[in-house]
Amino acid sequence: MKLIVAVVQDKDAPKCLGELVRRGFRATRLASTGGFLKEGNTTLLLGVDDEQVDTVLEVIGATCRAREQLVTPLTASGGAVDAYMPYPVEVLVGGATVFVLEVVKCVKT
Ligand code: 2BA
Repeated sequence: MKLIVAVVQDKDAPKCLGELVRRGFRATRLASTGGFLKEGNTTLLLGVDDEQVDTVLEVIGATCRAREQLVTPLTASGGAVDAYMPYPVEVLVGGATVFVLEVVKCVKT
């Protein structure tokens, strides 16, 4: 068994989760926050059989897309890098960041 942890954009979460549940997967949706942008995103947890991992990855790939987002770089202290010219830069966010972990045991009581 594997635990799939997928960080997806909020905009993609309903479609992604909907398709996964429609296909019979069990999932948990967590509200999360990205460390870099400090904006909300969604973390999906799915416990699946080994042979289902590829299907889940396909669904995530088909429903989560990359988007460019403007962000103003901040210094470690939280201030703008250059107070006079805080140029926004574009970062490419998503489609999804996915971790696949081995599950030692899954217990339901
Ligand atoms: P954030 O940490 O808010 O990152 C949003 C986007 O900012 C990232 O998109 C990436 O394009 C950029 N970014 C992040 N850290 C950066 C850095 N140190 N320097 C330059 N650009 C940086 P994604 O890579 O698609 O990540 C989207 C979200 O997925 C992240 O939101 C974070 O919540 C999660 N994530 C990504 N990689 C992760 C990892 N290795 N471990 C845990 N969470 C991760």
